[in-house]
Amino acid sequence: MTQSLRGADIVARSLKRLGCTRVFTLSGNHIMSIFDAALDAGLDLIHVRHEAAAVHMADAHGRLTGEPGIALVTGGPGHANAVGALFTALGAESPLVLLSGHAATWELGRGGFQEIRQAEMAAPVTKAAWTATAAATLGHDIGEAMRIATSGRPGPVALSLPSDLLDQRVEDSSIAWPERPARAAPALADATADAILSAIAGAARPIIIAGPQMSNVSGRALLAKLEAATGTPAVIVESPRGLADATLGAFADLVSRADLIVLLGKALDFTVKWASGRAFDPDVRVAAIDPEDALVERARKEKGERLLVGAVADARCAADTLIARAATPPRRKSSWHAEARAMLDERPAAWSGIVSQTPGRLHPAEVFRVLRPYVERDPDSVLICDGGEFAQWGQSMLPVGRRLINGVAGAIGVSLSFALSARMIEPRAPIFAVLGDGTIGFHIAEFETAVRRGLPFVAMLGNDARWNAESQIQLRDYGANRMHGCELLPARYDQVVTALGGHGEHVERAADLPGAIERALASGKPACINVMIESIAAPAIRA
Ligand SMILES: Cc1ncc(C[n+]2csc(CCOP(=O)(O)OP(=O)(O)O)c2C)c(N)n1
Ligand SMILES: [Mg+2]
Repeated sequence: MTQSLRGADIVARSLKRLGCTRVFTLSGNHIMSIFDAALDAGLDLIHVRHEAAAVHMADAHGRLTGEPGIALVTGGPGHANAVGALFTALGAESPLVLLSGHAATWELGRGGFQEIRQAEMAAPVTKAAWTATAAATLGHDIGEAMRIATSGRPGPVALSLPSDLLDQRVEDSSIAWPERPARAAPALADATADAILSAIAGAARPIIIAGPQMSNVSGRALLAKLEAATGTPAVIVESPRGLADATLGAFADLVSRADLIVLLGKALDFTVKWASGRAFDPDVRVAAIDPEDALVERARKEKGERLLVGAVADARCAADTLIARAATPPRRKSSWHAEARAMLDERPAAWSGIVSQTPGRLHPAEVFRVLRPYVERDPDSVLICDGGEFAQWGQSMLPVGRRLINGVAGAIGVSLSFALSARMIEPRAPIFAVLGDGTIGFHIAEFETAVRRGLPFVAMLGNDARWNAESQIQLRDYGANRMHGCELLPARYDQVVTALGGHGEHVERAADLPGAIERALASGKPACINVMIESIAAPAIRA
């Protein structure tokens, strides 16, 4: 009988077995055994400056690769710092596993060091959260966490690891190693697919709305195929601005005319205004395909008779089945499809000529007119949009191909972590993060992580010296003389980034922006272009 492995070795080797070699982490007493075990297991520890950043990085990894990202944090305060970031991953349907150290089992209930009920704390923002109970089954716990994160509607899972279990030695023969989970995705039955296709064929103005999990290169390609096969406009609703997401042009006007909405793995929630009320045709009918039974039931409760079909199925499998069974060529390639596409592509003609009215400041539209060709130049470019009004202009004016946004949770501050993680996946193409001056404050220290790890990207910072999104609410709801609590200094964030070892640019005139972008890209460093901008409300696009 040999007793060669610690619980920590089992954790590290299980991750390796399951194909995870990259771990986003921040050290702490409870997890130093895993840091030690990572040496022999060959894990790459990308250590960061705040636990939430580690979770955001794992989130971006999940969104870009479809494989769960791994974040590792210490117990108690490390876990507490990480939990807020799980909300973003949950809203974006992003697969990730948060591994948190935890007070030793023998300390529990006795006031142990940093003891807190971690699983309960993580439960509302995860698909599952639990605390390991034995060293021999730690591998099984890891496997189960990965399986849950990727099955059904993808999302975050939190597993807490008591420190004594990590230190405990286990006989080789009693270790339960995890297997790579076979992905069992519930299919859409042929008869149900046919019922949905005939509902689409019978509708005059149908729309397909997919959820955030489709928002990557493969998901967008699949959706384009579904749109072509059914002659039905297909969009992704992934923003808390919902129907008003500037990415979707005049979508709010389009959706108000729909007579059938097919939800493809898209929860019937606030983002689609529950397909009822003034924004919708009172007779609009709904078909709901969702991997979760509970969400199909929720749609049934919301819509009653107006729910034509409710089906439990994986969104991608369902799309494949619908494409395979759709009549070729699509029966309806009517004016509706062309009209819908025109409304989604709608951008006011005036945007191409907008210029700033304030000396020393650019209008957001000027910034994105200049940035657009740089994003488009390489099909593998990654674009990240984060934050308030400035980022909304970016979302409406820049291509969606390989794009990450905050997502349904609407939590700002993710972009620097996302950019850094994206660079670990995309070795070559440019990576642009678009964010506001308020937003950059959350995780500006991650520039140090990016410099230390040699991970270049370009942050396009719109600096209007305020939390403008909230300022706009004050202006609209309370009046110009009651705007307060949202001002910031016109700080030189570019100099902060330079001090951290990155590349900084400061821009006050549109003519200087192309040069700044060229120099930022050529620097080969993590870069911040601090562009002074006017405080402009997010665009609202009407047909
Ligand atoms: C974590 C979190 N805190 C607060 C908010 C509320 N919020 C949304 S946008 C915004 C302002 C963002 O300011 P900035 O980054 O400067 O962008 P701007 O709107 O000025 O372009 C705030 C505070 C949020 N969405 N998420
Ligand atoms: Mg701002």
